[in-house]
Amino acid sequence: MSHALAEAVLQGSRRALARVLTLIENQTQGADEALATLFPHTGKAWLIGVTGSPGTGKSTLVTALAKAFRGRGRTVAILAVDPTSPFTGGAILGDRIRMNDLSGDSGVFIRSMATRGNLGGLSATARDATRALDAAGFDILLIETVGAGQSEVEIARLAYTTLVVEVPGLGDEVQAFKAGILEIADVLVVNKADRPGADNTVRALRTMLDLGHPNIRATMVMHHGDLLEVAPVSGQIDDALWLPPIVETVASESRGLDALVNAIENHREFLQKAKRREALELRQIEGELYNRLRDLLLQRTLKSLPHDMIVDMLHEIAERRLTPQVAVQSIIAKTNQNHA
Ligand SMILES: Nc1nc2c(ncn2[C@@H]2O[C@H](COP(=O)(O)OP(=O)(O)OP(=O)(O)O)[C@@H](O)[C@H]2O)c(=O)[nH]1
Ligand SMILES: [Mg+2]
Repeated sequence: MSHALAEAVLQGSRRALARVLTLIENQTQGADEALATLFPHTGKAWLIGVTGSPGTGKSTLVTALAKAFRGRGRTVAILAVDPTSPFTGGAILGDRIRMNDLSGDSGVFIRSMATRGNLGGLSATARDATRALDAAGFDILLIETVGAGQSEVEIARLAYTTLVVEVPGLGDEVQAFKAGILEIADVLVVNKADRPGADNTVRALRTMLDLGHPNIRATMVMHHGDLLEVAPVSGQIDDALWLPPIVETVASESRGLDALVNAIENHREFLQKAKRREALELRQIEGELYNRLRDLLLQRTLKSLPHDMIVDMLHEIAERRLTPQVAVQSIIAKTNQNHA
């Protein structure tokens, strides 16, 4: 049944695709079967993650980006993931309305997804959804997520190219840019560049990149106690370094989109050289495999033990009568007994 549904997805049926995505979202039986049929047909789409604080214009940008890619003849799927609420909330409804002007184009497919807070949560479900969209034949997958800390990093692990969206007016303090965000950004977008202060934001981001980016740090040397920038000597620059470009956009007016698409294409070319994409994907698959394994083993272990036993242990640990380490050892000993 799910196999037939997956076959229909491969034939281009949008209805079947929507149904498979629902199976995945609800983690219903049949999702894995459908994914098994689809999986050999994945690996062709370019996955672009779009993340940033709430209200920075991600959905507007994703809509404008979809149009820009359509203008270049690419088909586009949009996946809006809301990791913050397990219930379909207002944000997602807003996205649907905002992205309305893409409807009617059969080269665009839009799907919102609320994650359920299950074990594995966002990353496993979103990863499965991207695979269904990939197998359905879309050239470009745009994955939007609300910046909620951990989810940003998880999106970066799903995508090949990650856009981090900032806006002017958050102050120039370095603290305004969340720690760690620069490490995951392949392209930095300063959206709402029609607002005052865009130049300052660009400058602050550039300074932060200059100071903190590992790729740039590599070109600096200590000289009599001062940090000196080494002038790039042609031929000496390691082309393995990718410096995230900063692109200004006004998403609501589709301005700056050409430059953004070019930046994405450049990053894609960069990754495709010297099999960097394959290396990246291998790291992503390794992370996924370990996560899935950890989740499954944890689920099985907890299921095989009386819930009271776990609760008792929690209390014993809280009362300092048991260490977490010993608790884990005895849980493992117990499950081994159960299997014997
Ligand atoms: N002035 C200006 N407003 C913009 C621009 N891009 C988006 N907006 C507006 O900013 C508001 C938020 O846009 P969204 O696209 O919903 O932002 P978001 O980041 O997807 O929001 P969440 O998904 O809720 O985090 C909307 O009112 C947009 O019209 C822009 O470039 N300039
Ligand atoms: Mg949004």
